[in-house]
Amino acid sequence: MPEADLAREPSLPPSVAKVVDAARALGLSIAPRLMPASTRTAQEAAAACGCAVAQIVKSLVFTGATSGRSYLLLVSGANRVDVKAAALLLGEPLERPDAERVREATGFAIGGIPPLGHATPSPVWLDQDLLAFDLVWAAAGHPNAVFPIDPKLLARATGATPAKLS
Ligand code: 5CA
Repeated sequence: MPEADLAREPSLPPSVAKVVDAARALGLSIAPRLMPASTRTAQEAAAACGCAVAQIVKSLVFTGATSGRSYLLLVSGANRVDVKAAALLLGEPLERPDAERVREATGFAIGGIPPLGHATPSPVWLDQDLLAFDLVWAAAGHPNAVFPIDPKLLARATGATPAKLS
């Protein structure tokens, strides 16, 4: 079987297959798991994965209030973004886009936003607290799908800048 077919199960929903393909294009081989229960929130994802909430990667889109551009913050499930501190880091005030705008920018629906493979790539920051773990879990393009990854590999592949975000 060709390598491409081994890495992607035929039963994966199309939005999850899109994440697998995007990861491969960045040099990452990921293995999404379709969970029987919702992984829509960090708490639900942690329960489904049997890991700490802090090991869940929230992929949060923010909009620059001045430039209108999107930013992607990869944040530990245990943390709330300090929006004022993040604004200093990113160089402009930040707003939260509505669900429709998030869908436009990423190509995915809230609850399943992956950390990579977005319709329009945005500058990426990664919560330094995630780097304390050997393995973290991120959404894989679907509200029931997650994948495990070494946070250092995630940072490298996405070009994320590690930072204190909370
Ligand atoms: N699958 C899980 C764990 S990986 C997940 O996607 N979690 S999340 O935190 O990255 O995505 C949910 C986030 O979407 C919430 O933290 C919240 O900030 C944001 N959100 C929820 N509803 C809306 C909405 N209507 N508009 C904009 N953002 C929203």
